[in-house]
Amino acid sequence: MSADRERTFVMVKPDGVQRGLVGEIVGRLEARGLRLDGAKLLTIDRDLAEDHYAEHVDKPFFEDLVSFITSGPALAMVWSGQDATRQVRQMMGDTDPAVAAPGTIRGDFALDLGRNVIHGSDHEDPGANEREIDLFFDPDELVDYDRIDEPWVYE
Ligand code: DAT
Ligand code: MG
Repeated sequence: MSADRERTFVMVKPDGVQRGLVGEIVGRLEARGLRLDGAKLLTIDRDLAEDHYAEHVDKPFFEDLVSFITSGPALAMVWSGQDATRQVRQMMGDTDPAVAAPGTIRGDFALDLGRNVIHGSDHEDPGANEREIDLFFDPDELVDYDRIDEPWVYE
């Protein structure tokens, strides 16, 4: 494994941090076999929030979304692995926790669209992962290493 490695941006949103779900969410991604390449706890400012959610600027919920995401510390992370972007999205579940399947992060830990605990790059928007990683991380804040279990995770 290495040729197929893909990086994706993941964030435990302020509700997830306040509710003590950081360990649970990181634990699920780790246990799946994904590799943690970078992490920082930060309170997102308005400029960064508006850049990050630029695609939603014209939506009626944009103001609420920006005010929520800037309301407290969030854990920004980069995870990597085979097909990582899509696999993380599957683990997150539907955007609306009310219809997210049990077993997914949103389906297990959230109930409301505006408090859905986790962000992950959109796998249907090519380049979203790289764009979001660049927004939150400098290249020297990310590491490349071998997880010792990778021969047991990948054929
Ligand atoms: P996702 O977070 O699954 O990528 P998205 O990119 O469509 O979903 O929307 C970003 C966030 O905006 C989402 O996590 C919650 C909020 N949101 C989306 N649609 C909404 C709506 N119809 N009403 C209120 N908030 C919404
Ligand atoms: Mg999205």
